[in-house]
Amino acid sequence: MNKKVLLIAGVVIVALVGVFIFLNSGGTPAVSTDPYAIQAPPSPTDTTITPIVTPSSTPVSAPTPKPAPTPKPIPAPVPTPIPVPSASQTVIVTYTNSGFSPNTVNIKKGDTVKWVNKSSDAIWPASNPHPLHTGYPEQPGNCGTSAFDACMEVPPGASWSFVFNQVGSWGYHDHLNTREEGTVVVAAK
Ligand SMILES: [Cu+2]
Repeated sequence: MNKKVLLIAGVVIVALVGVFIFLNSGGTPAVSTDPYAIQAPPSPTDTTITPIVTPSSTPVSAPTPKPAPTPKPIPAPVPTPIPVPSASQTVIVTYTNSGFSPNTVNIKKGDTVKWVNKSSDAIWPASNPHPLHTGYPEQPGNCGTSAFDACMEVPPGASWSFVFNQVGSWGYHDHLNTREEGTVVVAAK
């Protein structure tokens, strides 16, 4: 019985040794532990190069600063021109032995005509028509006619003035010498 066991053990040992030898003799390539052994370069398919995706560096442009809005210039209030009535004027009409000069005068409403007698005779300026003197609209005047009537003799060297407030063309004459006539044209302001 002991011999049998020993025999089996010996067979097993021999088998193990055989397997060992077989393995060491090239059955399966042993992994070399030699540090100087040339290692086969890794197959290029082994390494999968994952490209490093760098984030596209789109240059983020700094936001351009918005220009500060220029304040709208506030226009200075334009003062509404108040129509100032122009000062009334006085126009001189001289009367000589040749008559009224200038024969026609152009004035504005509110202006004054001053007849200056530079003749040797008295004069009497009055609105047409002679002898009523009612042509000028302002009535009645000082002597029952229109206001445009001297209503008296104006001696040499003297004068008579009248303010025209009626727009229009007003003919007049020398009531004492009806051949001498003139016209006053009154325009609106
Ligand atoms: Cu008259």
